[in-house]
Amino acid sequence: TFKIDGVSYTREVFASAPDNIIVINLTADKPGSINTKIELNRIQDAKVTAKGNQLTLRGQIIDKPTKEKGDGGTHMRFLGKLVVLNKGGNILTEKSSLKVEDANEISIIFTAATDYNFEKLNWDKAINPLEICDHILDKATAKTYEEIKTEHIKDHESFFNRVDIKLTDIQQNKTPTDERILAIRKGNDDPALVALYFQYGRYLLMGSSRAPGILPANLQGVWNKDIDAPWNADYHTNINLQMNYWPANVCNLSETMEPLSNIVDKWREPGKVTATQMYGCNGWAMHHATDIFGKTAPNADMRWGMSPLSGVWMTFPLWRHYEFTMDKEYLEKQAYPIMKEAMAFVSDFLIEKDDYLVTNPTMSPENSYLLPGKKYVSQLTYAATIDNQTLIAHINNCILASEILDVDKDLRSDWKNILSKIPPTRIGKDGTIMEWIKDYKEQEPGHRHMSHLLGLYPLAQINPETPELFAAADKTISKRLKNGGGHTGWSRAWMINFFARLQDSEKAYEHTMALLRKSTLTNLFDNHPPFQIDGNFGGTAGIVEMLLQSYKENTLIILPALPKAWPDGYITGLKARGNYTVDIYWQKGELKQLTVLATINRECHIQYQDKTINFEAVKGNSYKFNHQLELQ
Ligand code: FUC
Repeated sequence: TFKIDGVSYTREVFASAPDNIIVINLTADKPGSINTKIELNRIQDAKVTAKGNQLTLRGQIIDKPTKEKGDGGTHMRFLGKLVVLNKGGNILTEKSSLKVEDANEISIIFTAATDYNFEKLNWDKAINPLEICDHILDKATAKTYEEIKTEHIKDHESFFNRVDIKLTDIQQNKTPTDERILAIRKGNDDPALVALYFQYGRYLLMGSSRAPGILPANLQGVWNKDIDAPWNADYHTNINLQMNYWPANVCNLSETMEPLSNIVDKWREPGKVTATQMYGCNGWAMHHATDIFGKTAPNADMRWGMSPLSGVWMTFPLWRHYEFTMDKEYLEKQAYPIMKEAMAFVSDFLIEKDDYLVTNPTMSPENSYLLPGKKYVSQLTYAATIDNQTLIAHINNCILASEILDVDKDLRSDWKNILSKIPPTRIGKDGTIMEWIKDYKEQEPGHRHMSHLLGLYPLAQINPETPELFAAADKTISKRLKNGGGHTGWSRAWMINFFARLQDSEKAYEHTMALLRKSTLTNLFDNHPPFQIDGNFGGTAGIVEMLLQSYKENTLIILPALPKAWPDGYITGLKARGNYTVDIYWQKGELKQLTVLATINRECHIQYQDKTINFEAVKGNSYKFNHQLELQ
């Protein structure tokens, strides 16, 4: 809102998922005060025309000619269209803009479409973006602004309000967010800002990965502002895309998984071509980066591209979705076929070496090592630790899934045999987890990737029940940090999750604040730099991981890393593996009350500090516990 010459103006802007539009509504408290000019523009490849109360931007991607490819040619078509609805006054059509004169109120309704066809993972001349836009706009303009807004709010709240969080008793801070970020950069603590950041992460995921039939959140979510975006606003599958979905289930937004499941399923087709033609293997494979056109062969040179188990890694969010939702139909129809074919690739791809079955060639994502006695650095290797951890998790997941679905008994015994030959995670001379199969020296000891700790988070092979590895993981992180690690937003966000799993509440808190202080822009977007959304999602997941964990079978671990800075608070509506809904209240740094809602019959363990209780959870029942885990 703002005031000019005694008139108060109000602007409301929102993106509505149910209507698939962006709406800008302008009102004033004095009739006839809205005078404005409306344009659509794009710096290249598009033209704008005006007609009546509408503006249409039509365009087509034109590739620049290159020496190698010659005339770049034309590619995807796109179209943006807006309609202006006015109360009072006039709309004048100019060449490529609209002029609004003396209106009481106007609503600008915008939508856009391309001729991208998800089924084909390609653009498709048969799709007409204009028809799509007209259909959307006809439906939306048949409603009043108030109706559109009410439906939008209702839809938004149905997702957003599932989870509530409070990390302090201090009243909600009314200072603008950008000023609060600047204040914490100067050393201020602001628990309410952490709570806001957490909810903002949920909001971003809802806004970039929700409706059916759309693409999953890319490196910028959907908020890319550039024609030539950093890393092409694509999908990096050697940590970044996986991190985008860390909060999806636990933050009670399991619907956001749908676009991801669907695209992984689609990548399987080109992934089969890559597996056969590149490696002579069955199954499907992809490498460290891909896009909406389904690139699965190595995307860049060997220094980045040689991550042949990225497809296997991409099945983890799908398996996790099953673990959280317990949706057997999803497991059977969507997740398991993809997992099983990734396993077919694994079975063929592994080679024998020193009595082990190992990946080769491969790398530890983006890091290099120094070969003893040699001056140059190497990246290609065999049996990188991340691969071994990935294989152990994946084979176990496949075995479990096939047992749950009661299928593939014969395959299961092959898989068990392979599992028994995967090299274990090892500890090196300096007491840290070895990143490679041999105890090489890292070229960059503070490297942003911490791939050899995949087994600590998001996997859980390294946990308090493996005390040596657990201690070594701690040392590994210290070494990375001492050498400048955690310097990108996503890398810092991963630190929060690591320390939460290490149950080191103060370090988890320290890195939460470092994420906000050093790697967050004043609009709360994560800063790699530049803006990259994975740190937002990883940070949101990390905050939950401090308050609730469920990696251990049938076990809810309550407040595993509650820091001193959040003595009083609550978090409600979280989800845990086993499809429990969990509300946690705490006071003076101790659990006050816990509520667990069960959706299936299942044995349930609850662990808080040194105490664990067991009970048989019954579908539909809600269980309330006091600070000593006594049932109320
Ligand atoms: C990975 C990371 C980079 C960046 C890019 C999009 O390759 O190593 O830091 O996040 O993805």
